[in-house]
Amino acid sequence: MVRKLILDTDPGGDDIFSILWLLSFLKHKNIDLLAITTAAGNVPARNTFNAACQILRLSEVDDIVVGRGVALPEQLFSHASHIHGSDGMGNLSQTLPPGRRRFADSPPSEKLIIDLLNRYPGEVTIVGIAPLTNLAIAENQAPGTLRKAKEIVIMGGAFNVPGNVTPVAEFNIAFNVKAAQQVFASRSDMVMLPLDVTRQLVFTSEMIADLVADYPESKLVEFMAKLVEFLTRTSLEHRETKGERGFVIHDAVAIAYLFYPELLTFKRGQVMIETQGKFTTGQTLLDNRHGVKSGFNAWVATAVDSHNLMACLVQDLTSLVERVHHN
Ligand SMILES: [Ca+2]
Repeated sequence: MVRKLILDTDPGGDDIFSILWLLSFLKHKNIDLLAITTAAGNVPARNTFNAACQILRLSEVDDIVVGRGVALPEQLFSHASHIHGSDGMGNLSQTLPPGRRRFADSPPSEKLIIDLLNRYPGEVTIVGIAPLTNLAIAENQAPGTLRKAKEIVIMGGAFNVPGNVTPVAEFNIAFNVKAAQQVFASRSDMVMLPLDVTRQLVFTSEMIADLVADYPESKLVEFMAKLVEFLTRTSLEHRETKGERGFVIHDAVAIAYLFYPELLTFKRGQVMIETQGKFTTGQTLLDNRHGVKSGFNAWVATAVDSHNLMACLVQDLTSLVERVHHN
């Protein structure tokens, strides 16, 4: 059976590697990537759109629809260009050919989500690696939309570890906390991949050293190497990697869930999202008390086999590069 996917993303360095990982499966696994829907997040909406389009072109994948996100005027938290560069691509966008799509001519992300879920009810997995703005707008415009997805998988939240934008809040949830609350209210089977597992995924230059040596002419490999270098610098400045030379590839865990689910362990429970805290807005809570629970809305990842995950990622990126260069 062909698996139909929508990737909702805000590139973002870890988004870019996750897009590349997903593209590595396009030709040899039974997946149909129906759309990439971009959202404001790591950088503003126009930049995340452009980044997605440039990555598609660099990977020689031109037949994927890309949705544009809305600009968000009043956010509690600002973008994360201090980590990802002002273009979301480590300030490398000028070194790459422009994407083949224009922001103004492209369909709104929420419209793509509504249309595709109506066209294939019960068949589409939404993979959300961005603030949940697009999903919430889709649900607002057409109530019941998100229930038509086969599954919604999101990278977001922090439970037994500190947050990454406040002491308790994770970026994708905190950036648009109302949207997150709404999306979690839409279903009883959200799949949630929090910082508890993603923090263990550190991507380093060494992991693509063989690719750099084997493909000295490759624009794709050159870009990957420079992006890792950029993200390594900003991650060390923000003390994200225990001093290790690398960056935390948070969003990749969502791709791992799709293709290597055995790498993750889950707990089912009721996820609550704080929207009114004086200091704690954006915090995610999971009731760990014993006894009768009030209900369930999510599967929350509690453990990951990080060694195996990184090995799979590196191997699959290698197969993508081989495909692009033997075309
Ligand atoms: Ca992201």
